[in-house]
Amino acid sequence: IQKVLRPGMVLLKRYISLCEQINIVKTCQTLGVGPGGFYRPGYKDGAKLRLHVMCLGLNWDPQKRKYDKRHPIDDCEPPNIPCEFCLLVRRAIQDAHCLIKQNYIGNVEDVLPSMSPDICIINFYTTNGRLGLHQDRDESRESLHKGLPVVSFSIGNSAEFLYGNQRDEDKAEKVVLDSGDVLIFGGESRMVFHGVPSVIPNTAPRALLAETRLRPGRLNLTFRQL
Ligand code: MD3
Ligand code: FE
Repeated sequence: IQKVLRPGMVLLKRYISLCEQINIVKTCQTLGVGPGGFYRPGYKDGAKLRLHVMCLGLNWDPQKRKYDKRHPIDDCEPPNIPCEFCLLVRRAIQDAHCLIKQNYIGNVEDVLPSMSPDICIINFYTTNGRLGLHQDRDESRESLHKGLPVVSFSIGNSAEFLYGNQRDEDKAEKVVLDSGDVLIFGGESRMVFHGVPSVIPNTAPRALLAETRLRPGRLNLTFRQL
């Protein structure tokens, strides 16, 4: 089931095969140990985010709201984004274009521009992890102006996902993101408010847990061009 939820916003349900999901988790586990790996960033007021973060390609510091060459804690340069991740991102945007074409006369690039990612932000939510409604607008002015999309992969436990035109959770639309889902936000949907109010316990594919020993929770990879 693939859906255009609004112009520039496409949900590709169960797009990533179980085998690919397992490979992605194993790659993240290999890259996530040692220096520069997962940590819990803080906000300016000292509170910690309710999720664990690791970056590939470049670094993202939520505290300073800045992209950087190095990790804020240990000053390490993050690993490159693996080729297979970028290929999957490219394929997902192409398939989203095919879907948009079915209902749109004109250039799909205007609705959903293509992009090649500079950074992959990996978020890990334990079962009580969450992320409040926010906008992503720390990328370059050109990137935001063009509406270059954010592409997100959900793996592991399902989660509720909210999005809308305002910060108000009561006015937001809700979808459930399951393991293997790809969500694309570009064009006029690039600046929507979005967040993850809750992770749904015991919803990860059993084979994924058995093959990777991923601990209970949800892994989310977002790809952006800065
Ligand atoms: C819509 N991550 O990393 S992914 C984030 O599930 C973030 O970890 C959430 O919000 C997560 O900033 C949501 C889907 C997503 C990501 C980025 C977007 C939706 C977006 C940027 C603009 C609009
Ligand atoms: Fe975001």
